[in-house]
Amino acid sequence: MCHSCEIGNSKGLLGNEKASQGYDSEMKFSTNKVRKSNIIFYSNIHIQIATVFSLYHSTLFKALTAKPAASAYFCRNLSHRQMKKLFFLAALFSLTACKNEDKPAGTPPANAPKSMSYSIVGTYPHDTSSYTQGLLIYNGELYEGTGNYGKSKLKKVDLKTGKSQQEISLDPKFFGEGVTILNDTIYQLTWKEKTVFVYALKDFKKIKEFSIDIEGWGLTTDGKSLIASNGSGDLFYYEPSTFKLTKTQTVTEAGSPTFNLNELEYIDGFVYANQYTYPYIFKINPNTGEIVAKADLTQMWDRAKALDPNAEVPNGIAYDPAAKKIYITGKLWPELYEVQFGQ
Ligand SMILES: [Ca+2]
Repeated sequence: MCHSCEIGNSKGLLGNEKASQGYDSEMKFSTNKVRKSNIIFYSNIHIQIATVFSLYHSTLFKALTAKPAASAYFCRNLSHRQMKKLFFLAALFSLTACKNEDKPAGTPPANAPKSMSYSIVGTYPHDTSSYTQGLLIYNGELYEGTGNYGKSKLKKVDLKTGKSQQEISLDPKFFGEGVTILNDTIYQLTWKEKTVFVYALKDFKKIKEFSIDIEGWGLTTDGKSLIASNGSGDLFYYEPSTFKLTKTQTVTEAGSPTFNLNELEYIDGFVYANQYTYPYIFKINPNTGEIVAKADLTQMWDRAKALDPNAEVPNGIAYDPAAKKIYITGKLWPELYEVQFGQ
């Protein structure tokens, strides 16, 4: 989705939204930092106590075995029961300290997403006036939905030139969002208007409209359902002919709900999602909602910004299942890239 452009207050809105999201994220990070520093602190205390007990235990043992006089001293001053307690405590603390050494603080959780590498294998021009909100390939052709009030479009784009081959403009009161195509039918979300437009593939003629309960952000299909995002960490599944909500799936990263899910693409059994204002693409297992891998597009974004400083966030993932090719771009980017993800 996109939001930069509420009429009359575009920059301010985006700035505040980003600032607010950044603040939340920083809060999260700083809370995690505090938790981690507490873990480190208590781990260190634990180890120190264990070390003292171990040393005491070792010294006591040496004294008992090497110095009969000392042995006599301890035997006089400590009962057998007290000695057993002392040995037990020393052993217990030694064991728990070893456990902490096996799992040092700061180790990522076992269910953290894998880092997903990528390489750019093709570069194509992209219209810098396209505020990309939806991107997909259907029957080998590239389609794009763009946003902003008064500038929202649905376009069929020539991949090699970046030029529009066929397009319609939305009514200026609608802010275009995610787009997908299923059975030669095009579906386009709108942002706060919560209206879904349905068009015939052939001539982009509007067939019908649906109203939905969520803001429209990203849209894709698994071949049966339409899958939408609304800027939260949830995915919403709709039945295409009625747009009835059939399932809501919470997406999690290392066990915690994620946020800002934006443009979507269904690729070989996984849902890929841009994260709004961040350089990340998530690879999501749609059955569990778990983010299994995560790509960092910082370098690609930097390249786009170096070519055009107006290039905004990465947003737009398209998959050609016949050619097995993946394309990525961003809002107002000068280029669109064919990429290969590694793992
Ligand atoms: Ca897409």
